[in-house]
Amino acid sequence: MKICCTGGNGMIGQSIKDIVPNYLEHEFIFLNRSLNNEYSVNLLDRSEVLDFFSKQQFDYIIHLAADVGGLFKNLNNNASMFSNNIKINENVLEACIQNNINRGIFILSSCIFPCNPSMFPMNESMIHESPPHYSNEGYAYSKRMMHIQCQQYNKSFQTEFICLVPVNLYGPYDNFNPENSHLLPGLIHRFHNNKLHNEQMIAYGTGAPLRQMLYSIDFAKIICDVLLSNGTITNQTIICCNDDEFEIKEIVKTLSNVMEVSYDNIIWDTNMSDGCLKKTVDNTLFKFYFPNFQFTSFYNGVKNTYEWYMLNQSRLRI
Ligand code: GFB
Repeated sequence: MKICCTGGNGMIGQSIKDIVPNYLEHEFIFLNRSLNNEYSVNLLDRSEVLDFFSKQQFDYIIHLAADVGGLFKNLNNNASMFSNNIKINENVLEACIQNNINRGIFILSSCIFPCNPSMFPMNESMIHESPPHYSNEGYAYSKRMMHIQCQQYNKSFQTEFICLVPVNLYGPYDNFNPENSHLLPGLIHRFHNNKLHNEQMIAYGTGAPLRQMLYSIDFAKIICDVLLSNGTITNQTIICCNDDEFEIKEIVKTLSNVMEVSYDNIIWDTNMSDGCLKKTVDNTLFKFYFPNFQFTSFYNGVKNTYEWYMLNQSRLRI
């Protein structure tokens, strides 16, 4: 099959590139705006997207591209993140319908769920139950609209648009810019530079919020296995995570062990937002389809990420 992967330069896109040798019977085409070639499509430009897809004859799509970031990018950019992601998702979905791309993977996130749900853990049926956390409502509502659009196309056009819901992703190839990244890559880059210059290490918030974490390479495998499953998974929405949940403090402590810095010397800046305190989601459906999936342990995932960061200083996305 000929498979289009949008967001080819992002963390999950690059992770899929790493595991493509396991799926050699398929042709993967990675769209990447940072290159200057035929695949550097501006997904915000509707006519450019429709023109590109009309010339490609893709069979499947893995739609990863998004305007995305951590808590502090979302807090400061809710309007543009809503607008950009609505445009990107609408253009890509329209291109799929116009070009008979009838099976694909579309990525949601655990942060789009309600911030005050009727129960925990939250399952796939609760996505639209009530408003998301205010800190990222722009991103969250754009993803919720994509979810609705996938479900409507599945009903109206018998497409197989599958929505996967990762929890907080981390791993090699992440965005390490401390200003707009997620927790782990932002801290890795900041602590690394603090260590170099013998500076005080600071983490944000109280450290009390809870997070579930998913290693990028694990999610890349899940995406490919779901897409290429033999028709058993057709139009479902599936939360993808293991059974672990950590306080932010525990995450930072694991990172301090891996980076060999003293956790006790880290100062917590409680003037900075904690964001959503808890967004625990339920992996029962995932376990039904993948009862034997082997997740990377959190310690090993953090260790792999830091080692990758140290080996790839010259090509970091900062
Ligand atoms: O990964 P993160 O930025 O996003 O984590 P969310 C934020 C949590 O980590 C907050 C604490 O509790 C922060 O107070 N934290 C501590 C830090 N130090 C830092 C730091 O240096 N940088 C950052 N970024 N946080 C995201 C959504 O929420 O979840 C996204 O905003 C995305 O849209 C993602 O979907 C899954 O987990 O809070």
